[in-house]
Amino acid sequence: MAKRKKTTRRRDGVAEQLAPDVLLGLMEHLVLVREFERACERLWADGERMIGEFHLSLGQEAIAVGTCAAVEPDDPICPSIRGMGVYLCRDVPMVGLMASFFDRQDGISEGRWPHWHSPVPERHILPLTGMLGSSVVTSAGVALTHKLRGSDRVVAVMIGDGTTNTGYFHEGMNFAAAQDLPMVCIIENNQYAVSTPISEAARAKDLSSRAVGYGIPGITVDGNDVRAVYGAVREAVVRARRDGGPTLIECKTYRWSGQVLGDPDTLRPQAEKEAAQKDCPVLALKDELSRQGALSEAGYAKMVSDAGARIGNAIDAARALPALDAGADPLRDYWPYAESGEVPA
Ligand SMILES: Cc1ncc(C[n+]2csc(CCOP(=O)(O)OP(=O)(O)O)c2C)c(N)n1
Ligand SMILES: [Mg+2]
Repeated sequence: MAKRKKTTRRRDGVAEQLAPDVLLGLMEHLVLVREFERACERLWADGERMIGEFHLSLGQEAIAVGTCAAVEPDDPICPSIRGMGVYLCRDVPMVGLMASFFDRQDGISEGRWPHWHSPVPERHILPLTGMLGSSVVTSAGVALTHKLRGSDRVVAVMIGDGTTNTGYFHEGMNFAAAQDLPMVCIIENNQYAVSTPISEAARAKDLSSRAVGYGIPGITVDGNDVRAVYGAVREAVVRARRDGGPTLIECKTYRWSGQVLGDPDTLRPQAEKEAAQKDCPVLALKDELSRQGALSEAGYAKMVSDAGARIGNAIDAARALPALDAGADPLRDYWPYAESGEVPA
């Protein structure tokens, strides 16, 4: 990686980002993530064979959309397990996403990773591991690399509320704080880890209060308000880029669907789930834009239908791809073992 001097080309302010045209861009992304995941739900319901578990982010879309808008496109980002919004906001070709679900060639995961863990280097998307919380440690490592190389990049790492109870989270945050690393940790507090409420798994009312223990700034925002998410992440990114160290941001939200696609989700109270759906991040911004006179009903309907058409085309194109020949890949990647006849432990 080439050494890059710190520059002033980065956007510094927050206000200019919230001009109506920027908000319309956020709106388009919110709609895209919502429609994409709804399409996945329909595919699943129709019996389509989709590979792996798919952790939907329905109801939480504003967090990925606000975060992606607040960082620069070449700032490394490590999505959470509900990270499809990051892939979509970073313009990862949709056919590559769908090809992964359908186990076709040209998928982003190439059969090696569950799709929601896949790194996409050309889009600066870091890999997630199956060990939740370890991404805070690996992201701190990436941030350290950038700091030592004098680049001006800031690393964003996104995790769930339950993940803040892991040892990895503590190690990663403490190290990032102690080293003043350019890292922003965004907690998607959807209130549950599978079926365990965070209120039963931690005494802290606001998870951002954990920042105190690391000696860094912490803030809790409404995770269903894309502008609030954007503002908090933007401020943290600006600070980190000026060598101000890491920030912990908690975005409060609620998971609308089950833990994974296909989960009947019988363990959370029905009334609670229904109440949460009244606080919709997509409709919140739509209403705001309509109040500002920046988005009409017809304009919104066109956004939805344009997103649907793009998604439909990607599904068709992915279905037309040849099936993935994953069988050859392990031998290609582990050829030294294959040649020697040794099997890696
Ligand atoms: C270290 C570790 N423990 C347990 C699991 C199993 N697991 C997968 S998802 C999940 C729930 C995580 O909850 P949270 O961090 O709140 O994220 P959410 O699923 O709510 O987005 C668990 C326990 C895991 N992958 N890694
Ligand atoms: Mg959670």
